[in-house]
Amino acid sequence: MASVGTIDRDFLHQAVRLAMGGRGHVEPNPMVGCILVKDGRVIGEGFHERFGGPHAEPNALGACAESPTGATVYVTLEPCCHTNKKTPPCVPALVAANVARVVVGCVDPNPQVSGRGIEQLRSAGVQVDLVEDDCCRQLLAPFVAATVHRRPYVTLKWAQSADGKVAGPGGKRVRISNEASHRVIHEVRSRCDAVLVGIGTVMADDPLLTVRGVEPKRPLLRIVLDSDLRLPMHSQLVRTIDQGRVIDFCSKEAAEYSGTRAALASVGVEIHSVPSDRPGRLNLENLLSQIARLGITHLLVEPGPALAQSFFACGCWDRAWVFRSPKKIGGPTAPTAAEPPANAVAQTTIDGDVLTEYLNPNGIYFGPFPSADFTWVEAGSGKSEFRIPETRIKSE
Ligand code: AOF
Ligand code: ZN
Repeated sequence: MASVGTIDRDFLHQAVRLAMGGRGHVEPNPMVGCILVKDGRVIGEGFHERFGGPHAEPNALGACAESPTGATVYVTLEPCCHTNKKTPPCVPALVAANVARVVVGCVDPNPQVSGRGIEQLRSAGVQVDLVEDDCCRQLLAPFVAATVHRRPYVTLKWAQSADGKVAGPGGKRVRISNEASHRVIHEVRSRCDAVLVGIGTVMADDPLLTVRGVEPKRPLLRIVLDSDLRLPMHSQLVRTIDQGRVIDFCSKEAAEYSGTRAALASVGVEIHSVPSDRPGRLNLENLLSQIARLGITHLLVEPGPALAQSFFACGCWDRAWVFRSPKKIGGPTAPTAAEPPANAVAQTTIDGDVLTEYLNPNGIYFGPFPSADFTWVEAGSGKSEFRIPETRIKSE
């Protein structure tokens, strides 16, 4: 677009970085950042900080060091104009502030906005330039998943050894990734709405699936994919139900006939049934739409190789993170990791482990596949906190 130059994009990407400060706190709303600029100087900035709280635009307007009259507003998402919601609409606030121009990163996929915000600004005499920027769109990936696709944004994550194994001989649990990688995993869990494992993982590892060592940003639901309703009453998940909801998705048959249902329900395990594609294989599309209906916008799946393969086969995944350790495990009975059917798009080293990111070209992903000129962005103020983006911005 001719009216949008490099300087505009730089300010917009500055707003993207700001927006990421809300990650984990704003969902199921989108992350949004906003910067006001006058004569090339930033006079105010803000972001949507928490669900139910003020939007990025009023936060930025409120932070202005001088009058916003005549300013250019850089906002990662089209300003909202609808009224049946928690906070007042942003369009009237921008009009009342007499801003001259609004540079919009992308259209709000919410059907109640979807172009109307831009229209209303224009009819009030404000110049609007719509950039349709990939970073701004990628920032919304979980929101797009929820509003457009009615499913959560799906991140798969696992660790594997140098020889591609995910457990020891016979499937025995062994520690693969290092301490620093573990911290990253807990950081990621802390900003997802739910973590999902298969019943095989529960039986083999008896995981807790809680957030440890980092401050939890939101309650984490713990989900088990459990076709035959085998979740043991003595599992850590069931015993720690006071530390977070546990939801068991089983087959329709198990929900009806299993003898364990009443016992699990009596201690608070929530049981939902899913149609099966074939015995032992729950339909993942149906599962994901049920998970979306629980208000989950970002689902972290920590799968064994078979479950990972099922997600890859149905195509209903968006991102995979594979932690590769330099350690070898060996042995013909040690289970081998799945192979993501997508190109690696980013890589970073964590104390000797290598974390590789794969994005599904057919999932919720915007923009070209990045190359070496894209970098992992650390956002936010916590210096020691390892943060991983929902988006990547071209390195400066
Ligand atoms: C904006 N700026 O910072 C955000 C927007 O219930 P509410 O009042 O928080 O409104 C949520 C809706 O507003 C959400 O579904 C999306 O359409 C839009 N989000 N819009 O102008 C923001 N977070
Ligand atoms: Zn708004």
